[in-house]
Amino acid sequence: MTSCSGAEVRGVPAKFDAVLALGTNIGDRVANIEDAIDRLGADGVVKVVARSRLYRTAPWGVTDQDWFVNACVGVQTALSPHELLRRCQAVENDMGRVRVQHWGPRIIDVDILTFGKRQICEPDLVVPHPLIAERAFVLVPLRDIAPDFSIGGQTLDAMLSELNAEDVVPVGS
Ligand code: PH2
Ligand code: MG
Ligand code: MG
Repeated sequence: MTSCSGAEVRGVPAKFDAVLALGTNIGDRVANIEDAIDRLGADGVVKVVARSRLYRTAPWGVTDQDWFVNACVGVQTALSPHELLRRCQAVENDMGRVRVQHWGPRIIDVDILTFGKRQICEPDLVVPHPLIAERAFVLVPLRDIAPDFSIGGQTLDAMLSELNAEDVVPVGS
């Protein structure tokens, strides 16, 4: 079933048309994130205008897998949400992503977190991403680029106070 909260997003800087989350836990994770960001912006159709720090994060959901590196980026684009989704999937496919296990190991995952104030509830695309509030590995990077972010009236601090954010640490620290 496709669950759609309808929760309103606030506090995303107006210069972002969309916010994306990136994650990887196979191979050289830092290099994978950099590669994905480069590929997203390569032809100028999607312009990455802000990026978070990179974080080492404990696996969430399926916990018996390697740690991830996660990041968030703010982008400008004239693409529609579904066109942007196809771009994200093209980056995943071009980097060799193989879909094996739900929430399992992946060379790169690029998800749309928000797209302006749009609410999209379709089988292939739910925006805002329905699991933002449950995932410290999304909220902590998001705070770097959208510190005033809230969803459904819940601030970043309120959401993070319900989660264990100790396992989300900047790469290199
Ligand atoms: N992605 C998942 C499942 N679990 N855990 C972390 N730490 N980071 C992720 O990007 C991640 C995850 C499915 O998208
Ligand atoms: Mg994901
Ligand atoms: Mg995904």
